[in-house]
Amino acid sequence: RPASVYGLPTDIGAAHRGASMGPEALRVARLVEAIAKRGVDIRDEGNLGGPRNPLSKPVDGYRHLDEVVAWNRAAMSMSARILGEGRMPIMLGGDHCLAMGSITAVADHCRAIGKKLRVLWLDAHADFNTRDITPSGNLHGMPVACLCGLGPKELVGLGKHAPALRPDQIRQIGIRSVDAGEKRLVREYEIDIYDMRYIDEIGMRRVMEEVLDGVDADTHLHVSFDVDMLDPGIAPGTGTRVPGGVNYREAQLMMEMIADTGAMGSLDLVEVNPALDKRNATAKLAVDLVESLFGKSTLMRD
Ligand code: DIR
Ligand code: MN
Ligand code: MN
Ligand code: MN
Repeated sequence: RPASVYGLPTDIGAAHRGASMGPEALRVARLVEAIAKRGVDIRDEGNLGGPRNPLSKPVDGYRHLDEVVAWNRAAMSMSARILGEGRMPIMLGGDHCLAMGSITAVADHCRAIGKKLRVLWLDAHADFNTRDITPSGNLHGMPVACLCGLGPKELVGLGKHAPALRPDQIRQIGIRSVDAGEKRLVREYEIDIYDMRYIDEIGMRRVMEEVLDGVDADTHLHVSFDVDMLDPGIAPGTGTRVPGGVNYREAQLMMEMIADTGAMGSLDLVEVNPALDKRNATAKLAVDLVESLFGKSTLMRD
């Protein structure tokens, strides 16, 4: 199906500056050309604007809440417009707080057309903090909680329906860093977490079979890909590196198995930080993996 990419050049929800350069890093790594080469009708809508990063301290448990709301409204409108055109929105972050906007648009869209929604959250982190338990105040550690109704009303109520998601619509893969209070909360909300130990024990093939179980022609798959899911040895260009991540082969298998479903309807590529990278390696790897998401596989490699 046709797709449209757009960039959100901000690090407003993150601890480190530099994810604001993610959209350009991905374009420099030839993301758009790579997707076009897969035979996809792809458009680049350019970048959206928004408030600058004031590098303030948290206020009432949130850093940059007003700015995060503004950027997410922009994300939501753009994703909604692209979905309305019958195209697949590909959001280039930016940090992961921006997935609140992109996913809220997708959730509204799926409700309107009566499609089932499943969100694959590929990440080292569960991103399920709240104001009361966050160790940092950074909103990129809270988007999943906000989407499930736990968070400030401006973010929980971004879309036409709040909360945007039910926990049973979410599958998290690659997780290996969950804060103390966050652990309690993901258990209470019964978030389906395929952590690194589970991947080690049963293998990525079976993990993805479980993650994709029940996905059918009536399912919209949203892939929210935080590049810190990947092992920092292959993906150093990101703000919160955690050792022991998904390796290259496992990542390729994930992407190819997602592609095989033919159900991917929207995608976020977030937390690429070229300021921390080595010669844009992380953006290049992300592009390599996106090619697989769009159906490239070994026997067709050129
Ligand atoms: C940590 C780091 N859990 C926090 N979070 C994220 O500050 O809430 N890093 N998402 O990417
Ligand atoms: Mn994340
Ligand atoms: Mn992360
Ligand atoms: Mn993050």
